[in-house]
Amino acid sequence: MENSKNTSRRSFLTKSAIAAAGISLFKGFHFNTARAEVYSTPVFNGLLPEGGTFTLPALDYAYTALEPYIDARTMEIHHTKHHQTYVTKLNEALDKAPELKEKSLTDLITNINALPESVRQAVRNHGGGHFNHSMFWKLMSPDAANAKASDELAAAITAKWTSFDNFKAEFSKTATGVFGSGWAWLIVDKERNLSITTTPNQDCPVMDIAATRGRPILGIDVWEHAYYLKHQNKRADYIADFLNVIDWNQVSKWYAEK
Ligand code: MN3
Repeated sequence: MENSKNTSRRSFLTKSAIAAAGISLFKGFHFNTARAEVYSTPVFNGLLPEGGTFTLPALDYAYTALEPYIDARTMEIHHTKHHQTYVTKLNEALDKAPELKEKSLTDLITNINALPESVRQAVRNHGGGHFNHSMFWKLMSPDAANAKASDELAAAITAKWTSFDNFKAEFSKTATGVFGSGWAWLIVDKERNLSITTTPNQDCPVMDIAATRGRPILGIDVWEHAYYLKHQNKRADYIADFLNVIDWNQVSKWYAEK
């Protein structure tokens, strides 16, 4: 008697779950906004579509400004061609899913699994590309030599890697070892732990599909388009040059966000 009651209750619950799933499927997707907020930062919240269209953000410095470490030609092509293409293709994808058009970039890419399958891969590739590059331009600066990590960030890095130099060595080694195209990152998780991680292609640690999730505060693009004109096949040389243009003031600001 008791058993059959339980069974019928279970059956009711199962049917309710199916019904709920049906409603959710009917709506197509639902967004986990609580999770998106955790990974939001002011710079990324600024990446809102205007009238449903994302635009290429301007750089805060000239293409020549990061010479001799990152050459002007690479900067110009990287920004006006590569990044622009991610923006254009993201907009093209969203044209096919108008219901997504008012979503912020953070909302879109922290909920890849919730996207309609017809646009999921395109938003992953091009939304990720737009997000990653928008961050990349911000974390480099011609004034890098005068920038320094906050006491709080320096202490966290030293606690984890014993010294700043060790951190740089570990980050460089990880970036050098990325197979093919991708990114190496310094991320902070919800418990404020730092770690170095990588993502393939244009995936980003904020994505729900990332193997290791967290909020990136530093990242390096190791696609060949980021360095081939100047450094050719010598990725390690590019990474060594990149270390000279990191804006640790900006990285510290991102780290300070809770
Ligand atoms: Mn790139």
